[in-house]
Amino acid sequence: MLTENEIAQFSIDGVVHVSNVLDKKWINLLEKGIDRNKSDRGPWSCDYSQPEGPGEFWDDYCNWQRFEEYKEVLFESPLATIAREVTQSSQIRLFHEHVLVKEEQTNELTPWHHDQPYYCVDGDKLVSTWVPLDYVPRHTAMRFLAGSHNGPMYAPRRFEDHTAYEYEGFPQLPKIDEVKESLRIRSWDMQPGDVLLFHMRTLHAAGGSRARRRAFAARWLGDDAVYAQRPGPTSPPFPGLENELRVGEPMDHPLFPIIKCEES
Ligand SMILES: O=C(O)CCC(=O)C(=O)O
Repeated sequence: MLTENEIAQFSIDGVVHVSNVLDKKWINLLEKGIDRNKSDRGPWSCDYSQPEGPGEFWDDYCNWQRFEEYKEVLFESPLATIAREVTQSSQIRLFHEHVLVKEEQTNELTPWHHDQPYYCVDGDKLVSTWVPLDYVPRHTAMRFLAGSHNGPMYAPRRFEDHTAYEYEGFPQLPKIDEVKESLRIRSWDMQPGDVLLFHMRTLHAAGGSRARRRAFAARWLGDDAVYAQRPGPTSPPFPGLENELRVGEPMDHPLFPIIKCEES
């Protein structure tokens, strides 16, 4: 499904934008799922907005077992296949899904961060697919620092106040000077159904949003993904997993199913 150029761009930059991957059928399902999820939050849902401010930035994750709409998209849509292709893996596991919604007039920014330090997973064939359900203009869209997936892992940061977790052995993320780094910043105008594929170590950030911006992210584990422990809380927490997997073992667990993909 992906071209060689797209796979090469992912490998060099740690991010690639692919147009028009999910058609209306999948977008409709995700819209329905997010509507249900908004009024029926899971235990990990957060709201990052100021209570007195306009807008709302909320998220939720690990709900695919509760919402058939998410499950159908994760198990049946082209997302798993492109995740397998871009990581050049022989199989792909679902790690979890993550919904991130900026309601109209949301000022809250998504701070610069990368995802792998939040996760109980190590390896290199690790990718997220991020799909907007609404048009996202480039000036408020996700921004990526190309090539940063080859750099060190930094301490995770809290979305609510952008402070870093205490994470022994993980340096604090230096300030990203977006003017100085302008040649390395990647971002795109996005239409509903377009997909960003980004490595779990690629640094990224996003703007606030005047219009409603619903996004459905899915996290995927390729061939070399193994269980890891972190020196602080992970997100998602997956409580009890430390008793079921050993550090360095493949993520072979019913929470992380292998998804049947289209043959290449
Ligand atoms: O949707 C956003 O604003 C941030 C998304 C993000 O950080 C992620 O999907 O890893």
